[in-house]
Amino acid sequence: MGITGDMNEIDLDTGILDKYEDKVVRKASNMRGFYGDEEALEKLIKSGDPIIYEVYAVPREGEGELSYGVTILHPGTVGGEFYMTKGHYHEKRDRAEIYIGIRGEGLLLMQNGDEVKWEEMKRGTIVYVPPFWAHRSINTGDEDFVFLAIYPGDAGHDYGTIAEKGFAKIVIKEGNGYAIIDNPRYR
Ligand code: S6P
Ligand code: ZN
Repeated sequence: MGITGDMNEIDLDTGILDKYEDKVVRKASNMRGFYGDEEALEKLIKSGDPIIYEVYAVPREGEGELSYGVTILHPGTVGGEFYMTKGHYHEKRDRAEIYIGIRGEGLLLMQNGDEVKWEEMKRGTIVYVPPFWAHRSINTGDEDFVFLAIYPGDAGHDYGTIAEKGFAKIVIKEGNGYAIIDNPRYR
């Protein structure tokens, strides 16, 4: 790791960035309050507190700049709900984002007020997250789900709104696939 210049390299098979400036690791214990089955989460924390996801980012925080980062979201479930990111609105709500799938498979769940939509993602998928839409990624496969995200440098991250209200839908394991159902805890 080190300060990067304007050039970087991504291994398109693994998603590993040659250079990054920020690394965020979210373990099960960082996800309290995000899953419906709190007991299952506590059990997971006790059994070794696994990493749910990691983000390797190159932030450029000024107005007019672009930041980017790779997320590695591991496979697994908590009480039937797939491993997922916390999810956020951008602090500046009118800031959009682009997601590019690199490896594995997942969903990008988006929400604007009470309206929800989602897109399936895999290697090569490009999803545009419009301004004003909160976004959360979910690993619906059995290997790492890896994607690159590119977003305005001054977007900022509002985690509080989602932490408090949740998303209107949750994604659960169903047979070999997934089901998107109403979130019984949605406020
Ligand atoms: C940033 C972008 C992603 C997420 C990352 C982790 O705007 O959407 O890089 O930060 O996937 O998710 P979260 O919700 O914990 O930031
Ligand atoms: Zn974002």
